[in-house]
Amino acid sequence: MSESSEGSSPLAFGQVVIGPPGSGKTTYCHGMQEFLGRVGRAVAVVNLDPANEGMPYSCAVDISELITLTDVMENLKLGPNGGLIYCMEYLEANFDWLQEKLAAFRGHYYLFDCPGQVELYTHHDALKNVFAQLAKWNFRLAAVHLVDSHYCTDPGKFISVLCTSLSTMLHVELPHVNVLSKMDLIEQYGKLAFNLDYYTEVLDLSYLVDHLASDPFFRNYRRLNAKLVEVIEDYSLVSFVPLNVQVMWWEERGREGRECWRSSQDVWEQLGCTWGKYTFCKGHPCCLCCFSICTQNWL
Ligand SMILES: Nc1nc2c(ncn2[C@@H]2O[C@H](COP(=O)(O)OP(=O)(O)O)[C@@H](O)[C@H]2O)c(=O)[nH]1
Ligand SMILES: [Mg+2]
Repeated sequence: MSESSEGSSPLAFGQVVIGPPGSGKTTYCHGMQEFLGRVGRAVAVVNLDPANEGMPYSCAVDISELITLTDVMENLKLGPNGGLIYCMEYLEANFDWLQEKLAAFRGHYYLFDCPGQVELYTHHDALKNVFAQLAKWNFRLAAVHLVDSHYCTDPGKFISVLCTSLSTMLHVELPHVNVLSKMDLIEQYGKLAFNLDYYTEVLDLSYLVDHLASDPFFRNYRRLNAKLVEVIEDYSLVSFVPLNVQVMWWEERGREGRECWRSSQDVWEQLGCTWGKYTFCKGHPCCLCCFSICTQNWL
């Protein structure tokens, strides 16, 4: 699209689904496509991950039509990480291809299933530039950043997740929702040192540092951990929404999705969800419906 016509495209809305490999991005896109489809919204899922194979969702646009990771690795003798970075740079150099493909789905709600390389979200520019180009084409996107809830079970890992989440928020520069994924597995992952809301609200991290200091290995790193949590607290940006993508509480309660979607604040309060706040369905992780309502200012 020429520079002059960039701003004249109709507005389009959607989510870029980002996060480390295996955090559940493709599964989320599938669940969200199904949920939004049931409430009557036309959805186009755009696969931007050249490493994705056998996608469970119906794919509107697939980067593998432009470039495949296998070809790049074979022809350029690159490993999987370098190959993926190359694919993203290739996408960036071929905006026209993306624009043409997306244009066929105008009026749809877009879900971008992104690759999992963490450096793409913390310091590499290719994907960030793709998002910026989409904004120029009048896409209004929110970043849904998935993090495996497994990391809550280890305070050391949780601090590193907080750091990557913060640097992703600052680098990607989109309205941003951090999500703890795979909440159906949290009990199997082991006992949490704190209540779940401690990990979602991310308020007083000094308890985390104290807890780590009780571990003989981490005791030596107390000052480092204290400084890291100080940075996270100073920015005061990171929080998480716990999501169970596999359970739809509204279905369990016998509600039709469409009715649930349109239902009023009162109904949501009956379901144990506080309107407009990151809360849970009666102490449980959000289902996709509740998640969509709770994060409506972003998504
Ligand atoms: N139990 C459970 N497994 C999940 C969930 N989300 C993803 N998975 C599994 O985790 C693995 C990686 O998921 P995938 O969506 O491919 O992750 P991606 O690499 O971020 O796209 C797959 O085996 C999924 O079936 C979830 O919410 N609950
Ligand atoms: Mg995937």
